[in-house]
Amino acid sequence: MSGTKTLTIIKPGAVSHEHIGPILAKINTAGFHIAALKFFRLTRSQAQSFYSIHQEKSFFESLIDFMTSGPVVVAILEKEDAVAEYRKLIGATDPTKAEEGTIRKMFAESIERNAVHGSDSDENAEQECDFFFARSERYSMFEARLQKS
Ligand code: 3AN
Repeated sequence: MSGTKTLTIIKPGAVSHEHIGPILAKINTAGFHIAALKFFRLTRSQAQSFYSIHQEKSFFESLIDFMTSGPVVVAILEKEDAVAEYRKLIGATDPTKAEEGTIRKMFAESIERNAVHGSDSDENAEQECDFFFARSERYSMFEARLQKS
């Protein structure tokens, strides 16, 4: 069965343009539960390790500059099939290719300043959630339901 959580980062461009509220509203409206949420300031070495898969790419240094240029908002989102469902909601990496109504179509400024990150696999989602949040900082709907039943 596919996983029930994913990690999102609302990137510095969207934070500085006051898009946090509208993006979180879209996330809720699409049926995601926000299981953890906070502001975070990535250090250069944290950003480099987060995007290490892109370290040979021409845009790597610029991406690290951007991701460390201001605070981000990180959140754990829960839903059945969370990784795929959230990637559908955010749209393509390049906002010019993103579908109407997707978060990137609405809020991205460019392929680099593309408003939000979404985990790309269940395994990465687990690692990314553990990187940003302690267990005591989470309120999981799925775990709460299990405890009630
Ligand atoms: P996604 O965020 O959709 O999973 P990735 O993992 O391919 O996409 O890229 C990670 C981040 O790197 C993107 N969110 C974007 O900010 C940046 N990026 C990807 N491709 C480019 C590119 N061609 N030029 C500039 N920045 C890029």
